[in-house]
Parts: sequence; structure tokens; C-alpha cells
Amino acid sequence: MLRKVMSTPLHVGAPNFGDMARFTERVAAIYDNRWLTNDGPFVREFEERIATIAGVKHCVAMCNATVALEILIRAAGIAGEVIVPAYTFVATAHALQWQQITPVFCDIEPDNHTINPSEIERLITPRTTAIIGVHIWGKSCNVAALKAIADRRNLLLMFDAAHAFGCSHGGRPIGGNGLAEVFSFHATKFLNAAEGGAVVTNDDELASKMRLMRNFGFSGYDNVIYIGTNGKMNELSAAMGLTSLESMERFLAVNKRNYEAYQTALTGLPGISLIDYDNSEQQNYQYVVLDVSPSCPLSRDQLVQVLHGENVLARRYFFPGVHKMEPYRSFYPNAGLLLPVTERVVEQVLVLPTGTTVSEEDISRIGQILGWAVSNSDRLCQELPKTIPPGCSMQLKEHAVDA
Ligand code: T4K
Repeated sequence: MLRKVMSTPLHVGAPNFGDMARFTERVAAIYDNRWLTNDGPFVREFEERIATIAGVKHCVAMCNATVALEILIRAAGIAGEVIVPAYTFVATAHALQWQQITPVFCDIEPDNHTINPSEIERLITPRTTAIIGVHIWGKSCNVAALKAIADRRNLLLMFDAAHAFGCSHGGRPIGGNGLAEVFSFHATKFLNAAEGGAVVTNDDELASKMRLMRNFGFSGYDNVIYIGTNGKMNELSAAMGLTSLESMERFLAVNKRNYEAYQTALTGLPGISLIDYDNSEQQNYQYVVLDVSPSCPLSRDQLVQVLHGENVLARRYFFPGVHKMEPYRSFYPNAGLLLPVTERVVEQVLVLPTGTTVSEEDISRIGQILGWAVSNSDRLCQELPKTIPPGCSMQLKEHAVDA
């Protein structure tokens, strides 16, 4: 009997926690200092540590990566149209649209899931000012090809590196590519500050402009010199981020161990493959991503239903593609015609839980659940809808399978 193999739910994105005693020491220091936000000592320390790890001159910490993207876009003077992949978290596009800049959706590379440089040129118009690549799953974009296009066409180039803290490209830490890169330190990320983000850059002028913009545009007391917003990271988040940083090696070791355990557990499942990482680069292995091809006897959505029924809360990131979310779906109803790879990938990707809450034993059970599902596919295909309706709740209703 397979039902409820997992007694407690396993979440994709369950946070990795650093040492609680170290965090509470820092909280005690915050109480002593009576300093909670506005460029406090922990934020400064966090920025220094991140800049060092990323190998860049400046880290400007923010309240989250979405606001960090918005501030970077504004500080860099971007306007008009910007080319972005359609296969990303919706924040990449929203950070543009929020400021009346048009995201133009580009297709992705079939294996790497990153923006396809050979699709970019035909999307460039006189209004195009920039390209934003996304290092999805921590897998780096083809930076050299993007840079060549950006240089040739006089466009700015920057990266949404929300997934890619601790990863490398060309043997160098992600952080120094293009004009700037943006990390997320959200709870679900490899390194978390509960909520948090940062722009990293080697550009002195851009960094000081972003520091002002994240603080309402204040340059000293009473002197506002730009339009700004409140994008500041607070001291509690920085304390959490610093504590997470102390455990970064452990998080990496666990994620790598889990990834390898999944490689073993998923061997031989028809039509199901684990996307691979380039082992010549540093990876954080924060995402365990399956490709469920049409040769699998169950659809991706049917597997999600089986897994949820067993308390394994797998996700369909980034379904249905940003171009099919509002307002983009209404603006560009035919965008999918230019995005065949994205349209295929959003139907096939399934993300499984990993991180410090997931053991090798859990992974072997997840392998057993998937093995059981494919060997009972005839019955399951009759009982489970092929697709999950939009807007369903996080944990799908228990499916009607009696093993
Ligand atoms: N660019 C890219 C490419 C991104 O992926 C993201 C964020 C951004 C930009 C923007 O970064 P931030 O502004 O967030 O810093 C989650 C995250 O909220 C989001 O940060 C992340 N990407 C995205 C990939 O995942 P949802 O809609 O999946 O969140 P939710 O609430 O469903 O949580 C995900 C899973 O994590 C659940 O299974 C539950 C688990 N969880 C979550 C939280 C918050 C926990 O176990 N504990 C927790 O505290 O978006």
C-alpha cells in the first residue's frame, strides 16, 4: 500500500535554516543596538560578504529580488521594450511592466531552459533598450552570445540571477556578468534571509544611484535627488542571511547528495528524466527538475496528482509560462506562436522537493511512488484527469487511488 508513504508533507521550497543559536545571538545584538533597518550594521556586513562571494565591487541589498529588479531597471535608465525569456518566474516580467516598460518574450534553449540567443535578433525593434537573461535553476545563460548581441545592437545586458547564488559561469562566480545581476534571498532560495534580494555590480555610479533609490532618493538629511522607493533590507533579514551564509557549505553538500540520490532513484522510469547540471561549474542544486516527456505513460499533471496524494508537494514551475499570465496573455494572445520550446517545457517540467528537510530515504520513497505510478498507469489514466485545472490549491485533493 503506497498511500501516504510520507507522513508529513515534503514541500518544494522548504527553507534551509542556519544555526538557530547564531541567529538568536544576532537578534540579541539587534535588541542591544536598537537598530532595525536603514543601512544597519548587519545589512552592511551581509553586503560585504555577498560581494566577496560573487567577486564584485558592489552589493546593494534590498527587501526582495523583485524590488531589486525594479530599482536596477530604473537606475539603469531602461525604457521602451526589454527582451526577456517567457520561461521564468512572473517577477522578471512584472518588474518591467510595473514601470510601463514592455517585456518582449523570447524562447528558450531546449536543454538549458535559458533564453535562446539565436531567437533574440528578430525581436529587436527601435524601442528595445535591454536584454534580461535569467539563470534559471542556477544554470547560467549563454552569457558570451548575449553579450555579443548586446554590444552589436547597443543594448544593456543584465541578469536575473534569483536562482543562481553560489553558482558559477566560466569558472567565475555568477554576479559579475553584464551591467548587473540580481540575487533572491527569499525563504525558498538556496540561501535565505526570509525575504531579501540584492543587485551586484562592478559599476560604481549605478551602485550609488541604487543605494539612493532604495531609500526614497534621499542623499543625506532632507535632500531628495531622485524618485525612489522603499527597497531596504532590514536587520532581521540580514541577521538571517548572515546565519544562512555560515551554513552554505552544508546546504550545498545536502543538495548535491540529494541530487545524486534522485539520479539513482529515478533510473529506468520511462519518459522521465532529471535535468542535468554542468559539473564543470559550481552549482547550488537547489532545484530538482524532471522532464516528463510524452513517452511517459502518465502526463506530468497526473504525476503531480499522484505525488500530492502521497504528501510530496511537487510543483509545475513555471506553468503556464509568463506569456500566458495576465496582463501579458491579454496583451499578446498569440505570443505562444513564437515560443514553441517554452510551450513544450511548461507542459513537461515537474520540480521535486530537496534541501535540508529531505533525506535520502525520502528520495528513495519518491522514486518508489513514481515507479508504482508508471506501472499502474492504465488504471491511473482512467482515474486522474490528464490536466490540473488552473488556480487549484497548493495541496491537490487526495486522488482516488486505492493501491
Ligand atoms: N526571478 C526569479 C527567476 C524568481 O524565481 C523569483 C522568485 C524572483 C525573480 C523574485 O524573487 P523575490 O522577489 O521572491 O525575492 C516562490 C517564491 O515566493 C519566489 O520567491 C520564487 N521566485 C518562486 C520560484 O517560488 P511560489 O508562488 O512558488 O511560493 P509558495 O508560497 O507557493 O512557496 C513555495 C513553496 O515553498 C511551497 O511548497 C511552500 C514552501 N515554503 C514557502 C515559504 C515561504 C515553505 O516551506 N516555507 C516558507 O516559509 O513562489
